[in-house]
Amino acid sequence: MGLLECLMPPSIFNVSQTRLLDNEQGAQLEPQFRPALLVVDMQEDFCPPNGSLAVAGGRSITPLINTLLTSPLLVLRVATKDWHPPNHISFASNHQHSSPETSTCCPESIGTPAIPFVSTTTIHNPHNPSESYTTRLWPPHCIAGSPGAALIPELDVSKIDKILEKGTDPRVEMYSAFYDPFVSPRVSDSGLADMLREAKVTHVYVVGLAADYCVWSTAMDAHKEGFETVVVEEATRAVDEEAWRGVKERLVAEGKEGGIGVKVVSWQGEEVGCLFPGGLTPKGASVGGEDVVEEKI
Ligand code: VGL
Ligand code: ZN
Repeated sequence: MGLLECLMPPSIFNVSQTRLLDNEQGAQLEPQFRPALLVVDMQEDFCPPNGSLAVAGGRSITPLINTLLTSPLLVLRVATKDWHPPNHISFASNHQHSSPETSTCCPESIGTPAIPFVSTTTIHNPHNPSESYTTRLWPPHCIAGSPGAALIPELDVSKIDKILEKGTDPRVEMYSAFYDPFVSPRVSDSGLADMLREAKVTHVYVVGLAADYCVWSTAMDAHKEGFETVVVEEATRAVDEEAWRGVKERLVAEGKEGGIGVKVVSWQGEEVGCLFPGGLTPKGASVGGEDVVEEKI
């Protein structure tokens, strides 16, 4: 696949005229393909064998991510780290069943700690209590500076241009690498959107952990910010495979109605091919690891 096919309609990307043409001055009509790779939360706590919130097969996606990082066309390679204070609102250990905010099943559980993965809590915007949403509670994970918050050593950080920390405000959950889900007003912003725009990025590829939480939220926000957005399926793993399948199905339905949306693609597909104009060698494309991958590709 030539670079031109990555850019020109009928393109695999449906690149819009405005973004296709660099016509700020109204002069130069040049196609743009300036991809960035976002490597989300490849941290010990999200990986087997010891992670407190280990995602099955989480470590096994690293060879493929390292391969993607070698693309000569990437203009920016960003890694994110979930980076929570010990009193973070998403930790079940910071909530009790007696809290009216914490949803629970049984009266006898009142006063006992909330249950990771099971209990939920309602989070209010600290600047506007009328804005709220309900979210799942987790085991303590990625506590800033702890071994569990470290990027896994298998990840080739020498290729990363910028490491962003997110989820640092104890009062809000922040799955997305861009900002928290509150809008009136927004509570925290990592500066990622500005960073991508400054680098004149046009396409955003998202990989890492976990598919159904931080990867997905990050991809949705990248799309919302106006970037052509792709999730590389084999370079992510979900906390809940079933939920991830549901998310993908909804996306297909959206596509049928003509929405563009976030694409979920295979590493063998054209979109990843666009990152490797010289070809992606079988060795370079190795995705071997602990488990899973063999049957997936
Ligand atoms: C994540 C749950 C809690 C993620 C972060 O990186 O997907 N999931 N915090
Ligand atoms: Zn977290």
